[in-house]
Amino acid sequence: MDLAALSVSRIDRVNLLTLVRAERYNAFTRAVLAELRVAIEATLTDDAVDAIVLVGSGRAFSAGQDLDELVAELDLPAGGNDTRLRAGYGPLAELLHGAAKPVVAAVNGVAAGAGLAVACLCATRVASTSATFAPAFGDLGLVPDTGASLTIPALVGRARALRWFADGRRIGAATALAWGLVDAVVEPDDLLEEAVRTASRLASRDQRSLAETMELVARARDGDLSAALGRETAEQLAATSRPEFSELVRSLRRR
Ligand code: LHQ
Repeated sequence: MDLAALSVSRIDRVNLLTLVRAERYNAFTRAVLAELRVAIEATLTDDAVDAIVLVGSGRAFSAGQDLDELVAELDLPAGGNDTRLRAGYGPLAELLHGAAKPVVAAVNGVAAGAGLAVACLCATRVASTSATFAPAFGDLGLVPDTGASLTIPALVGRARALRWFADGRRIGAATALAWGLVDAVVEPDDLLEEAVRTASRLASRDQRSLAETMELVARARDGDLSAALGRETAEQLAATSRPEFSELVRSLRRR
């Protein structure tokens, strides 16, 4: 597969998708979101592949939305965020949430904003001891998006999620494990092996019943993702239309 922001490789029957914009902390642009979708869709229809591991290169899993792309599009109607959310993040969230094959997030470094949200849409999360997690939305005067208003309270509990969204602090892997945000923590050198082992183990049972079980769990655990995405998009478009948002994004990129 010829992709610029993503490297795709195969380990046994697991596809390893590696975000390769390390110098940008694997931030998401429209192109990255599109590539992720293409690669995940291709895996889901490939009979030779049972599961996916998603990992970042360098020091980040993903820092979420690419801030340079946001700045470049601030003068577009609604800052370009309407299509960004409806045609970019939303479909990726639906794809990950409803995937009939397990997707394991291997969180190698910082996961922030939509990077955190994408990790939380995966079936399970394995983190390295160097991983950190930050909501980041509040720093820009934004609300959680990409399903995070649904997935994070489901993982860590409603009260803890609200406190975390409110204080926006960056937490380490040990805290993430204690909260139930991640399911395992391993040394950085062991991360990929552990993630691939987890993915293979999840996919090792009868494929049809696994797909059916995943669909049931996805629906029961998180309720209606589409409705949550609709609510998030409406609130996020209001938040990104405020002048404070443009000022905050510009000031973050001037530092
Ligand atoms: C970055 C980024 C980045 C580009 C680090 N973009 N380059 C929102 C709006 C509308 C619609 C759609 O959805 C969303 C969802 C969202 O995701 S909103 C949240 C967007 N993300 C952020 O605001 C996170 C911004 N980044 C940070 O707060 C920090 O960089 C974190 C906490 C991620 C990491 O901090 P450090 O470990 O101290 O690293 P750093 O800040 O030094 O960053 C390393 C490099 O990565 C640096 O580049 P440079 O050339 O200076 O070495 C950063 O500019 C770059 N980078 N995040 N999102």
